[in-house]
Amino acid sequence: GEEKKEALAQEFVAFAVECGVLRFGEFKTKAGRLSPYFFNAGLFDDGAKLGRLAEFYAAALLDAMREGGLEFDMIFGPAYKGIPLGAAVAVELARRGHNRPFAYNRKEAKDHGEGGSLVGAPLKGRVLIVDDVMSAGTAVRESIALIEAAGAQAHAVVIALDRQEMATENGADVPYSAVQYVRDRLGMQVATIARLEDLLRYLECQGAGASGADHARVLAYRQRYGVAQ
Ligand code: OMP
Repeated sequence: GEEKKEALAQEFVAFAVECGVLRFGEFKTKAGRLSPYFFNAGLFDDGAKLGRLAEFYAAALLDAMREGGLEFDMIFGPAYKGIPLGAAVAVELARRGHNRPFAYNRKEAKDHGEGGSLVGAPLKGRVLIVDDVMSAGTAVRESIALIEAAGAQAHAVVIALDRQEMATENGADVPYSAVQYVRDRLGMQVATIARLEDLLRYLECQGAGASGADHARVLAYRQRYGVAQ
């Protein structure tokens, strides 16, 4: 239920902070926004951390499968960061009795050997995209285009963090998030481990002091770029 999902989200935010994956300071996002926090999934940088991360993804996915009717035939990890994520999630799901085909893409097409830019299982059926973060939605749109171009169906997405901020369309901010766009306009299923609101709750629970200042800055960022839920 909701409580279990929230407990998992809190546990995940704490884990990401411990790993140094979730940091507070001044960062520029891909969309050019000055953010007081940043989630760098590349810093899940040893086997134990990656394994733990995969458990969080699998838990969020299994919950969405049970409670939200999420379904998929195969797993796709978009280059570069989605490749280890997709692989780790595929392994963990198989351990839990849900073995599915897995594929990923290269950023540069090879002109010899196996050829093409897709590696692994053939892309077909209902594809689940495994990625790290959704902000303005550029990355997910690229993955969707790639999957559809291969003749498969971009059906579902799982991400670690939904930043719950305005998506951009042709460079302009729009009043809905990338997750809302993908879910409501494209009709895809989206599972998330944690969202901006979980991060805010985490900071709130840390009390005053340094995290009090971080909390105020993240709230101000949400005022500027956040969307209504
Ligand atoms: P969008 O393409 O704008 O949705 O941004 C998502 C991508 O931005 C992620 O796949 C990352 O490459 C990067 N990103 C992070 O990894 N962590 C963040 O906290 C924020 C971003 C970002 O640049 O928005």
